[in-house]
Order: sequence, then C-alpha cells, then structure tokens
Amino acid sequence: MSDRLEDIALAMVADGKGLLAADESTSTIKKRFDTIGLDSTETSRRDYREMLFRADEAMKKYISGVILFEETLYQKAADGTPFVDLIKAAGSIPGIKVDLGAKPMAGFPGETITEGLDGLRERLADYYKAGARFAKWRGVIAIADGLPTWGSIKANSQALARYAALCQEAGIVPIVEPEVLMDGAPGTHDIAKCAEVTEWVLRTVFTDLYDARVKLEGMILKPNMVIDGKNARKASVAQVAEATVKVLKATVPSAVPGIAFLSGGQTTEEATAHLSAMNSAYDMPWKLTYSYGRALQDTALKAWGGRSENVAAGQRAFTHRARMNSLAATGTWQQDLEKAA
Ligand code: 5MM
Repeated sequence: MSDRLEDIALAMVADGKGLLAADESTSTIKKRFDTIGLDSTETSRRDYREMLFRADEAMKKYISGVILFEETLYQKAADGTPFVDLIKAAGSIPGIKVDLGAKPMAGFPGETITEGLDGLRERLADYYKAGARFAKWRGVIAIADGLPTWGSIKANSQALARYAALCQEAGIVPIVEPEVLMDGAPGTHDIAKCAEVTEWVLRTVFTDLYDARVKLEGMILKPNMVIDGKNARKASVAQVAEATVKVLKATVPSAVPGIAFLSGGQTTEEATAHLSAMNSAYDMPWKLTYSYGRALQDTALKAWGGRSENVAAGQRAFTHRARMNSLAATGTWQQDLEKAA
C-alpha cells in the first residue's frame, strides 16, 4: 500500500467500501455494553472487537478502514495476533482516534471544546509506528436555544485544523469530524436549522483548514447529515438527502476525495437509506460513504449479547449491515433487501 496521503485517502473511500468507527472511548463502550448487561473489561472489549474484526466477508469486502481507540490499537486477539495485523490481513486500514474528548468549554455554557493537541505530534509518531495510517478527531456542536455560538464553532474548527496539519506532517490522513448533534438535548430543532448550522460549521472548518495549510487531497471529511433533531424527526429520506447534498455542495471543495458520514443516532436503516438516496440521485465531485459506529454495530452487539456461543450470529448481523451500507455507498440499496435478510 502506497504511503502517499492521497492514495490512503482514496483507498478509504474505495467503491462500495466505508469505515467502521470502533473507537468508542472507555466510557462510551461501557454505555454500549450496559445495554446488553455486560461488564466492560479489557477482555470483554477485546472479545467484542475481535468478533467484528474477524468477520471476514464484512472486513474484506465492505470495510476500507477501522477507527480504533488507543487501547485497541495496541491490543491483541485471544490467540495473540495483534489487532492491527488482523485488520491489515483483511485488506483494511487501521486508524486511530486521537482526540481526548469533548470537554466543557470555559465561558460557553452548554458547549464543548475537543482537547488533545498538546503532545499530539509525539503521539502521532507512535501511532504511525504501530501501523495507523489515518486518524480521527471529533468536534461537537450542539443546537439549542441560543446555541451554537460563534466562539465554540471557531475554537473547535481551529482545533480540527491544527490536528489535521499535524497528522499530514506525520504521514497520517486526518478524518476531520465536525459533528452537529442530532441527539443532543433538547433535539427539537428542524431540518432547516440543522442545514443553517451545518453550513456555518463547514464553511468555518474549510477556511481554517486552508489557513492551516492542510492538503485537501489528503484528508477525509466526516460530517453529520442534515437532519432534524432526534426528538422532532419528520423529514423524509428524500428531504434529508436533498438538504445534505445542498449543504455539502455549497461548502466542501471538490479537491476533498471523500466524505464519510457519521450516523449520529439515526436508526441503522435510516442511516443506510439516507446514504443510498444521496448516491442514487445526485452527481457529486466526491465519494460519499459511511464511517458509522452505532449504525454498523448496534444489531451485531445485540445479536452477540456478550456470549461466545453467539459470535457467529453477531458476525452475521455485522456483515449484513456492512453489506447494506456498501450498497448504499453505490446508491443501489433497496429496502426489500432488509426484509429478505
Ligand atoms: C464510536 O464513537 C466515536 C467516539 O465516541 P467517544 O469519543 O464519545 O467515545 C464517535 O466519534 C464516532 O466515531 C462517530 O460519532 C460516528 O459514530 P456514530 O455512532 O455517530 O455513527
């Protein structure tokens, strides 16, 4: 595999492939395991992720890369094989979440700033040695009464740009993830509000990326879709697709090779339907694919339930979701394929 940032970025959004976001931090994976009544330990986290990474068909055919949490990057499967080697053997690329989380932003009640820039150059060098060829940093923007503020958008955008520049210096492709939340409180905004905020955020981010001298050809954008709040869902699949494509066309330069969406609290099937609707109905200058966490994992997590006898069932569920999203990435998903399965 070539070491050029441009080639890695293109491989990440290869036809019919997308990213598996398996970078839940320790507190997030605990919340996920709580839903199946499983304790989160180093071993249970290993077993869960090993189930996913050993789902051969999914990994080889549909998953171009996996975003890992630091623990997983250095972790080994039960038989001692490093996870990085398992992922590479499937022809997929290991990546690493490098931000240290969204923390309350001083002076900005209800908003967060993502931390992790101090010492990042040194950490990136270590992650590169460990095999990571792309990274991810997530800035979080909440919509509520009077929010977001310009102060929080600007601070998060500048942090994303600084992070992206450091990644490229280290030979690592940055995934730039500015997430406008659909499931933050109160989650009652309409789709027009989401469009307005997403456009504001993306315009700011691309200005800051330019100012930071980030090479657009060597990055991937991971945005939210333009969608109404989780507690006010009304927009149809076609409306979400139309509004999302409109905002992206207005803000994302065509030099960016690919856009890989987060699912952000959409149901698994919604996330697939929206992606497919965009790819089937619009001509776009970039690849549009998935970088889903929950939308790729939820059904697999439930089918597995933390029990070794259910590993095959969990892998089947994961493979099915990955295949459906692969079809969506080429605009050829149909709802009856879900029922058939
Ligand atoms: C998998 O979750 C990622 C990390 O979350 P925490 O740092 O809060 O543990 C998250 O950034 C994720 O990669 C994206 O939000 C996409 O996941 P979803 O579930 O929204 O598709």
